[in-house]
Amino acid sequence: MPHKIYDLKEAILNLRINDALKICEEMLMSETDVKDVFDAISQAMDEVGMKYESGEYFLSELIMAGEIVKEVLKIIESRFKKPKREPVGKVILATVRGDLHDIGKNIVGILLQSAGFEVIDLGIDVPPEKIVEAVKKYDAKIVGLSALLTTTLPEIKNTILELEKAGIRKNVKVIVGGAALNEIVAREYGADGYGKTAVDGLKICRNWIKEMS
Ligand code: B1M
Repeated sequence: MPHKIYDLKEAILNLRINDALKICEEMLMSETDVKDVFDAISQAMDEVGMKYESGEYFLSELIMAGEIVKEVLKIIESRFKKPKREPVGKVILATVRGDLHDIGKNIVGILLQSAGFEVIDLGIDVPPEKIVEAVKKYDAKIVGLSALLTTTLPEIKNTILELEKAGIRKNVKVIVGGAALNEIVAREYGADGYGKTAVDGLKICRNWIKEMS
């Protein structure tokens, strides 16, 4: 692992916010591929999760790590100018009802925006009705859902059922992602696509937009 990626991972994992922000700035200044920064974040958060599971970290550390990553993502976002041209497509993004995890969703959002998509981010803990409302309001063709808890995975199905009830399921493609998911589960819940990583998510959305045009 190149040393800056390792350093950033270690800084987040050990909850050293100032170091994390400094290393992220340095990586972006030296034109490191932003995907390397996202890799460092994912690796750090996986390890934070393991430490939490093993009892070495408590909820407070989980919260702190999440807050550090939020600040890191703010730096990255500020470097990406939103393209002024017509958006290539509109994506409604949300973390499903009952779920408060938003780091993965936010990374997907940054990548989509930098690729020219208009992203309507509804935030966390989003009920299915709100997603339906947004699809209608913005005439979006893609819905992107994040779900990290095994207990909230059924909300993917509930959201898709709500789109069906509203008669707009056939108008939209639904992509899902999040640590608790895999391709099989995603299909079982009725999604059209599954993004193992945020970059996969971007590729899938791009392909869909090509197919639609
Ligand atoms: Co929570 N949490 N958490 N947590 N948390 C997990 C998910 C957990 C696996 C930790 C563990 O025990 N090992 C575990 C879930 C167990 C399970 O259900 N199987 C867990 C738990 C138990 C909990 C609480 C219940 C703890 C408690 O209160 N006792 C609680 C639940 C709150 C709730 O949601 N209702 C809770 C709370 C929190 C915090 C709020 C403190 C904080 C979140 C802060 C935030 O998001 N702003 C937090 C954190 C930080 C984690 C871990 C450590 C890290 C999550 C993360 O940000 N990962 C996590 C452990 C883990 O995931 N390994 C854990 C990095 C992020 C980049 O990954 O979101 O998966 P991820 O995104 C990836 C891909 O999945 C993909 O792209 C990204 C990278 O390329 N992707 C998409 C994601 N969404 C996509 C959408 C797409 C496409 C790709 O298209 C739309």
